[in-house]
Amino acid sequence: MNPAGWASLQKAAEIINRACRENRLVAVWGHDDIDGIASTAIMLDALRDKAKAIYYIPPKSVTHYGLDREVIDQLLAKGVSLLITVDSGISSLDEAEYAASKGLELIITDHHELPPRLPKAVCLLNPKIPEDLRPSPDLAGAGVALYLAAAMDGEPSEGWLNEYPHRTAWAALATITDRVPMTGENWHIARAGLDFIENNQVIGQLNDLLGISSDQGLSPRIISQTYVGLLSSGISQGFRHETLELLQGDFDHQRWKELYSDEQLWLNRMEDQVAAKTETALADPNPLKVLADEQMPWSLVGPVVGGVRDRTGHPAIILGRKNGLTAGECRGFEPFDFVALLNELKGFFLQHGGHKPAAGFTVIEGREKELIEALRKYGIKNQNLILRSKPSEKTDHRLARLDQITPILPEMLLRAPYGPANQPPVCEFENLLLPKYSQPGDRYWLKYLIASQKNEDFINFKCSCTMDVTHKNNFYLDILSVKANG
Ligand SMILES: [Mn+2]
Repeated sequence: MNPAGWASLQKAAEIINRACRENRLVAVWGHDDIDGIASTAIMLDALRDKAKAIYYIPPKSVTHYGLDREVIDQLLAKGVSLLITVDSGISSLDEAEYAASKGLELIITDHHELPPRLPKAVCLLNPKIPEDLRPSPDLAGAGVALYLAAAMDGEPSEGWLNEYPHRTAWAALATITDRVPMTGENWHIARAGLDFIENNQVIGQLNDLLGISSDQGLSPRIISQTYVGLLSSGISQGFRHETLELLQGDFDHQRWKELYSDEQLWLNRMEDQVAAKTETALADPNPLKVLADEQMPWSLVGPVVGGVRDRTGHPAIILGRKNGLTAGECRGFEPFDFVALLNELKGFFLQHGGHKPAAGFTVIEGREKELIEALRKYGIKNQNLILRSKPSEKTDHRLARLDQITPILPEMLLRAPYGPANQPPVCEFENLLLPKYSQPGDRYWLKYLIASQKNEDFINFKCSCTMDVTHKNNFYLDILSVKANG
């Protein structure tokens, strides 16, 4: 956990601290998703009392990921002499060269998959670059920023994650949102951060709006279904500065309330779209589900393709229109690897990037039809790998009745918080008393179920469920399947 052993981290911290001492203007280059904005908040916080700092977060309408020459020129005109990217930049080879040619010092911090050739920068900080004593390669962008912020303070103490609770809270939120493996350093960041998120006045203020009671406590699952939806829909509607301000403490209640009601409408639209696209995908025998919809609002494409992936159990791609160009979002299950797919078909793309299970691209104009053909061929060629790539469906505990759950709970607490690569237990009950109209997707508070077992309105089900636990030790059952007994 100690940041001290990661050589590139120490180098980046030294360069930043020197620029601060020399009183130079520093700019942070973010990315417009929750991870990118949390990373920006962390870097700005680390620079706060040390340097004059400004930031730039590219709007979604910018047609490519990473750095951009025109904006580099604007930053230079403002007098910026050190640029630090967060959660982005690892694929910006030409732009990095351009920055160097203009005398702009560039530190790239990112966590995305490494491109075949790395950009030239005074320092490259990406945990996927093999390096002695670096932390987990699976850190989120904000995890990288959190390490860098700590290193700027010199040798960190043992309990450095607790030193700046707001930074750890932001990094935890991003770690959960980016769906990176909930293991190693990510697990520690999330575990410490869950406490801090709730105590963070700012994020805590959203609880009223989202209907989260303060004694309930938080889990990654609860966060994903509440904060993440609201903040993501805010960002996708262009509220990236407002989201950063919200994290920093400037909460405009009215604005977020309006966004929240918009989001509810948006969720309904998304549901309809997921249902329609799932139907189309299931009718197509190709194991790689390739869907095109020029009419779909770009902000819906990512969430809808995720829904199609979950409902069909197949990797899926939706091509839509983004700022006058055809662009696509991809979601799958490992070991199927979208980064490999995009690299193999890179001749079709203006830009592409992302992770094995989640990636995106923009298409060279006029090559859309050919690309769709190539994707379909890729699906058939990789059929065996695709069919092996599924979420696991194993049952961890087979139980006769609810009271048999007690011995499982202490270990559940130890392993929480849960997330990718650290899944919560799946339990199958022979006999479980539940409210009559229970269905998949329902969530029950364990204490409530225990107290209600004699309730006359409850009936006996054979039931499979996954479990969840909050940082305040509240347990939940999330119903996967139910079948009434007898
Ligand atoms: Mn990220």
